[in-house]
Formats: sequence, C-alpha cells, structure tokens
Amino acid sequence: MPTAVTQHEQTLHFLKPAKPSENSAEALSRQSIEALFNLPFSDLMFKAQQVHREHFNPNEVQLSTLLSIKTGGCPEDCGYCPQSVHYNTGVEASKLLDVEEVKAAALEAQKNGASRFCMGAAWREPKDRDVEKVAELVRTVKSLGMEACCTLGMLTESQAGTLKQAGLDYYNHNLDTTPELYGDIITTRDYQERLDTLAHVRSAGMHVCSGGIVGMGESRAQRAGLVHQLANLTPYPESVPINNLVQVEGTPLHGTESLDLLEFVRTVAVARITMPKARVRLSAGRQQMGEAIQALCFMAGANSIFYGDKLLTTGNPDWQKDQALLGKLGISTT
Ligand code: SAM
Ligand code: DTB
Ligand code: SF4
Repeated sequence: MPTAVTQHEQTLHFLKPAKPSENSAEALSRQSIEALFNLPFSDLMFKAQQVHREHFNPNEVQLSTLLSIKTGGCPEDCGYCPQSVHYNTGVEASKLLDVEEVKAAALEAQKNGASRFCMGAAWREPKDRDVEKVAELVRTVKSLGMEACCTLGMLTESQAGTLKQAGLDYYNHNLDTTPELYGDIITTRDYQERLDTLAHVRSAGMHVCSGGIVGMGESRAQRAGLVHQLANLTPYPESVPINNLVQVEGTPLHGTESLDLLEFVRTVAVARITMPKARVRLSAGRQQMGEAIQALCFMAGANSIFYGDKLLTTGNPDWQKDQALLGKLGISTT
C-alpha cells in the first residue's frame, strides 16, 4: 500500500497545532491562512468539521434577527451600501425608531425563535444623545430575555461604556475587507478607525461581533487577508458574520462579477478553523444562495444565521423557509 504523504496531507499536518483552542493570540500567518484556502475542497471541509465538532454541536444553529432602527442618509461612502447618502438607491432616510416599535419587532422575533436581536443604524458614529436613546432600546430588548446586539458605527470608549451598562451583549463592527483593499471601497474612514472601535468595545467588556463581506471583486489571497485580520485580533471575535455582497443598483459595487459560491463556503470553513470557538454567521446574501450552498456552509462550520424576512434594507429568506431548511438538515436552533 502506498504510504507516501501527499503535499496536502503535509499542509493539514502543518496546520494542526497552528492555533490553540483558547481565544488567545498565537499569531497565524497570512500565508498559513492562504494555504488553508488553497486546500482541496474536501480536505478543507474535513478540517473545518473536525474543528467545529471539537467546540460545538454541529447540528445546532443560533438565530439572530436584525432590525434597522435608523435607516438611510448615512454620510459614509461604503461602496457596497444602499444606505449611503452618496448613492441613488431609492432607500429613504428615516428617524430613529421609538421604544414601542423596537419592542414589537423584538417580541415578534422572539416568538419566531430568535435568541438575539440586532439593531442597526446608518450612522458614521452616533452622537452621545443617540447612544442614550439606543441604551433605552437595549434595556427594552434585554427585559424580554433576549441577547442584544447593536451596530451603530464608530464608538468612543465612553459610548461603549454606556451601552455596556445598559446591558448590551454584542457590538457589531465589521472589518469588511483586507486592509489593502479598504481604501478602494470606503474613503470616508480608515481601517485603523475600525480597529479602534473594536478596542473600545473590548475594553468596555462587551462581546465583539466582527466579520466582513466577500464578493466585492477581491482575490482569494485578499479573502485570506480579511480572515487574517479577524483571526489575529486578540482575542478573536466571539461572533463572525460572513456576508456575500448583496448587489444593490446605484451602489458602486453593483455589477461586480459574482463570487463563485464555493469560494464563499471556503471562506466560512477557513473562518471556522482559524476562530474555533466563534459563532460564524452565514449572513447577507442567503436569499441568492440556494439551499445546497447553505447546507455546505453549515457543514463548513457556520452556526448562526440572520433570521427574518429582512436584513437592514434588503431581503432575507422568510422564517418559514428557514425553518423548513433547518428541519430538512436536522438542525436545531438556539
Ligand atoms: N453603519 C454601521 C457600520 O457601517 O458599521 C452599521 C450598519 S452597516 C449596514 C453594517 C454592515 O452591513 C457593514 O459593515 C457591512 O459589512 C454590511 N453590509 C452593508 N451593505 C451590505 C451589502 N450590500 N451586502 C453585504 N453586506 C452589507
Ligand atoms: C452584518 O455583518 N451584516 C448585517 C449586520 N451585520 C448588520 C447587515 C447586512 C446588510 C445587507 C444590506 C442591507 O440589507 O441593507
Ligand atoms: Fe453607513 Fe454603515 Fe452603510 Fe457604511 S455600511 S454607508 S457606515 S450604514
């Protein structure tokens, strides 16, 4: 029988001790992350499943429901985003929702099975008086017994402290892409400002939710660059949303060549391997994905989804459709 060790078996072996199971820092090189991306698909999936099963029940997925609490009119120029004031996308600007509107949406999400309620606002950064209002919304969500998450743009240390005091569990702030592409996609802020907000969220004692978008015309090496940044945050994020670009007419990225969805699955698998204890969330883009690709993502270690018929301004599969898919796959929810 042949006993020769193939090149990719060597790669798998080499990668085995690459990261301890704790959320601690043992720097992962960008090269080793690229090597994961380059594995034969079945080897990558196998490795991701091994890691997933060490840390989670592979047949369980967490459900987060999103609500846009303040839509549109954003001064930032993120090239993917329909809510930027710089692009003509038909999204109308609206004011911050009030407590009763948010409570009704959270109750509905809870009734449908979501455990986490995520409130998103189209701000570059909130004013202190906005943070006070959002703190009230956080207290309302927490009083229902749900986990609360917010994504409001850049935060100062003291704003992060106010949200933590209100009971906020997670703050979402995505790195979005690899550092060298960032300036091509957003010019109104820089990467370091994203990292600074994440540091403020950490020092306030909240869990970090941070991920990115693929399908923005990046190369595989650049997808590895994004994962490299996320996995080397110390500690790495507790929650990692992987979005596939939702192309919205009027945004600069509309018309970008679509990503081969097997590359999306690879990105999920590499995120799982490099951030073993994180909730890896299959995020925007599910409506365009089909059931088979979503099933592959769960097999690759995704164990959270955005759940509910809307993301912020674009569509998402309705909850009955998701329940049917999860049922077919024998996946239970938390
Ligand atoms: N304004 C805040 C900010 O940018 O941090 C919070 C809301 S913003 C809409 C949250 C995230 O949604 C972005 O960081 C980006 O990752 C994601 N997003 C926005 N538009 C998207 C799109 N068209 N497709 C996929 N993800 C998108
Ligand atoms: C994240 O990573 N994806 C969500 C959430 N965090 C806030 C947002 C996706 C937005 C997709 C475009 C839209 O609906 O406007
Ligand atoms: Fe504004 Fe956030 Fe959209 Fe960028 S992603 S334009 S910061 S709402």
